Amino acid sequence: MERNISEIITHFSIEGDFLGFEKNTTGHINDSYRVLTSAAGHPGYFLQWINNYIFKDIEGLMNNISEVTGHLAEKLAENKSLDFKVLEIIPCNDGKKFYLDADGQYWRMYTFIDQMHGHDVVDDVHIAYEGGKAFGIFMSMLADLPANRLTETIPGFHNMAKRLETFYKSLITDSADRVKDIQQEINFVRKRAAQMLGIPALIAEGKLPKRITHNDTKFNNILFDSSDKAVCIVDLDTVMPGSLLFDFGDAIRTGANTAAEDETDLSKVDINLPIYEAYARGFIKSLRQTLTEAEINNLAFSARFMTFIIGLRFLTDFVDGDPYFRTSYPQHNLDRARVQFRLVERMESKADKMHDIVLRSLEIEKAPVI
Ligand code: GN1
Ligand code: MG
Repeated sequence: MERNISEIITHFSIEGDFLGFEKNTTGHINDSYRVLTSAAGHPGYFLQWINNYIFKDIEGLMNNISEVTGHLAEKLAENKSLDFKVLEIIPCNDGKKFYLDADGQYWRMYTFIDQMHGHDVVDDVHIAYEGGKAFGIFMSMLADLPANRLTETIPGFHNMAKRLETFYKSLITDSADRVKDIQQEINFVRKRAAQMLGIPALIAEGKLPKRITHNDTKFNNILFDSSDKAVCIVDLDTVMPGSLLFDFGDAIRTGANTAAEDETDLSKVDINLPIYEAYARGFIKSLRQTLTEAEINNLAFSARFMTFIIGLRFLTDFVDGDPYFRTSYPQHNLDRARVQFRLVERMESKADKMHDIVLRSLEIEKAPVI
């Protein structure tokens, strides 16, 4: 859809005059633009079209982001030694946190975070360790923000029972006539479905604590500075009450896969154990005071859980004719699902090693600093 960016930004309270914009191509959901203005020394702005098909409650979503960024900003002001940055919402001229245009489309704006970069596939243990630490710090800084201040903007986002039910319904409807192409994948899902319901059961029984979590901890949602220190967590659309396991698992799914999320040569897909270990150590270091026994026992499995659930969502979207995730070609969601399922298999074969690494990391990171 062609959008009149120069007109849209007039509704936000920005410094300087509009000079131009560049479209950012990452992410499967929203559309993002870097907007440049004439304000001297200003990094510009990050304007986003928010996908209302996916995010039905934009008011709740922006309120969640505002609560979280406000809380983080307070924490950072109190603790200057933490060299961390937080997204800054730019309000509209009327004070609102989002702009609803005449076509019913939703927009929001942040200050652009300049001179930072992300990592898609990670092959450096230092970067993995930094990333783990950063997501751990993010979660620990949010530990005292009361969870009832946030809305569950996508109900059941990582609810496995619900995702499975939706998948089975889609198979029956078969609206895009694609079920015939995915018999192997259906068998893969059925074989593991029962095992995957273990984590939701622990959450329902109150054995896994609810925390404020990010819920979309793709490794490239961590921004690094020029010396590759992790300094900012972005993409806060799904900050909600959740389990710490979701955040650990999704970062491993993305950061510790030796291949891209949509790699077509499945022989390249594997879990990179040194990267996994480095991330686990960083994460555990930041959260060692808070981790419960049930979280520790399920940390390694959470990587499989999250890889399975995202694979299931890609597969469901393929069956439905791709209404959810942005795709570049007709098989794209199927390719993504196949990568996730191959990664689950690779993690199954290394399950014991992955759990041992968690225990070893705990030993190392829990040792008193001398
Ligand atoms: C979506 O916004 P983006 O592209 O980082 C999705 C995540 C998936 C991810 C898969 C709101 O994240 O849940 O893990 O794609 N976000 C939403 O790459 O559904
Ligand atoms: Mg996202």
